[in-house]
Amino acid sequence: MRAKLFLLRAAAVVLPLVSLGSLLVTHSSVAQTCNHDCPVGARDAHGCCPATVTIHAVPTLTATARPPVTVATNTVTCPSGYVRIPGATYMMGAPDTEGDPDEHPQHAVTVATFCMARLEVTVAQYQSCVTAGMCIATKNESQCNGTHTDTMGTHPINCISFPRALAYCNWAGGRLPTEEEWEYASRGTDGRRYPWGNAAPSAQLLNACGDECVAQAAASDAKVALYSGNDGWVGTAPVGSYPRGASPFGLLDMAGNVYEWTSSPYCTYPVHNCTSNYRMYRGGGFYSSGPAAGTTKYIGAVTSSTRNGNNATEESSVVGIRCAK
Ligand SMILES: [Ca+2]
Repeated sequence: MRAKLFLLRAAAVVLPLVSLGSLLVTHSSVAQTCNHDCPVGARDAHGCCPATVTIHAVPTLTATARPPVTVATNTVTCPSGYVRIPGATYMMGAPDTEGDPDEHPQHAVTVATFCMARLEVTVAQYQSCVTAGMCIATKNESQCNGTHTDTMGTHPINCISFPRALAYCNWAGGRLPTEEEWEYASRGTDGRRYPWGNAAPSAQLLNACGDECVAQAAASDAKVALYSGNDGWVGTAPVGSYPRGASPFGLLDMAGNVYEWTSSPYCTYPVHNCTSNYRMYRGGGFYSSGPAAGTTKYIGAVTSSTRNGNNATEESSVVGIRCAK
């Protein structure tokens, strides 16, 4: 947990985080005194926003020895823009010899068939929800893509808090994926390290911190490239720009570009239904870089098992949305 907190503070040097003012989120509810952080249409007769937000329940899971892969036979159909992810049992987390302590122990998880959006939510999609009066515009800061709706419509929305991510997916007819669903959608059942397989990250597979990012980074926050070469984008890239980095199910940007909120609390494996003020986000972002000199610690590793969590109110420029259904 401490290491993850450090990562967010490090990112904040260049990418400042801003809280939502009066919005205070706990593990199960939002405590507030006449909070105005919601669309006008959603406010009550006193001009106050609803007292609670819905946080999806996390299924109870059990850890067992490595299981045979079982594929569910139920018939889930997915709408346009979503990919059907067939239910299965897979090994969640990293082997003991890899990854961070919070990725251990690796354990069996069964996920039911569900639908996952092929792409991250774009600025244009989020703006449609804002126009409809059901989402709130992101903060007006230069590193927030929603500030540039005229030029960045195909880029992922960022600077988005957990409640706002929930609100968007609900408006779009979906929900946020659980952490268990997210990791399975990213790596499937064969134990691969990254969405595309076990090959090391490269400028052709994802948008993280390549040579372009190192050249741009401030001297006070010098970066170490995750890979050599220029991936084309210092900040976010238009969603779906790296088809060679697709997951086993054809999902794009499951590594890099922006992290993606999940509905899950930050629990210690193999527990998944703990109480926590944190919510998990997954996948690494455009700022994910290599280990600093003299260390082996990656800044925001992009493996499919890497875990990150933060307070639900945070609005980081490296965190966005991908909906499930
Ligand atoms: Ca980049």
